[in-house]
Amino acid sequence: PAPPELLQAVDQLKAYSLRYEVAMKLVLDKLDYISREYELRYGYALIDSKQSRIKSPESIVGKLKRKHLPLTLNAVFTNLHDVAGIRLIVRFLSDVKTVEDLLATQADIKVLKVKDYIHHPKPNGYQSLHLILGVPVYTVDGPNIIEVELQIRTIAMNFWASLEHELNYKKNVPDQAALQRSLTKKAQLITELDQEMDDIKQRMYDPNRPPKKL
Ligand code: 0O2
Repeated sequence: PAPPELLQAVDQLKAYSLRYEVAMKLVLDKLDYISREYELRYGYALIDSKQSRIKSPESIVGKLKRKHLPLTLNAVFTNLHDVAGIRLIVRFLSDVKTVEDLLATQADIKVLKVKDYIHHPKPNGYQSLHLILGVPVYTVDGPNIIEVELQIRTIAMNFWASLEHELNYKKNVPDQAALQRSLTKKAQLITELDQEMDDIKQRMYDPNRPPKKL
C-alpha cells in the first residue's frame, strides 16, 4: 500500500485543484457578466476573447525547477501565483484599464498584486497587464483565499506574445537569437499600433458617453 504521506499529498492536491478551478470559474463568470452588461449598456464589445487553464503538473514542476524551488506542494502554494490563469484579450489599449477598474469595484475579490508590463514592458518587449486576484472559496473548513492570475492585453499584444512564446519553446530554430532581437524591435510597432487604434476608437465612441439606463 502507498505510504500515508503520499496518500495525504494526493488528497491535498485534489482539494487544491478543486479550489483553483472554483476560484477561476468565479472570475470567469464575473468577466462574462461585465462583458455582457457593458455591451448592453454601451453597445460596445469590451472583451474580444478569453482563455483559461489550470497549470499542468509538468509545467508546475518546470517552473519550480526554473525558480530553484523545492518540488513540494507548499512551494507551489506560496511561490506560484499562476496555477489558475486567465488571459483576457481586449481590442483597444484603453479597454485594459476599463476592465481593471470594473474588477476593482467587486468587493468579493481583491487585487493582491499588479505587474504592469504595459507601462513597463519587459526588456524583450513583452506587454501585458498581470493582476494576481485573491478569490474567496468557501471550503468545508471555512473561507480560503485562492490566487488567480489574470493577464489582460490587447489583440496586438497577444499576437506578439503568442509568437514570442512559440519562438522560445520551439527547438532547432535557426537564428533564434536574431529572431528574438527582431521581435523585440517589433514590440515598438505594437505599442504604436495600439495607441493609434485607440485614438480612432476614442473618436468613434465618446469616452464620456453615459450608459443606457436600465
Ligand atoms: P506559461 O506557459 O504561459 O504558463 P514571479 O514569481 O511573479 O516573479 P512569474 O510567475 O514568471 O514570476 O510572473 P510573470 O512575469 O507575471 O509571468 C507569468 C506569465 O506571464 C508567464 O507564465 C507567461 O504566461 C507570461 N509571460 C511573462 N513574460 C513573458 C514573456 O516574456 N513572453 C511571453 N510570451 N509571455 C510571458 P509562465 O509560467 O512563464 O508560462
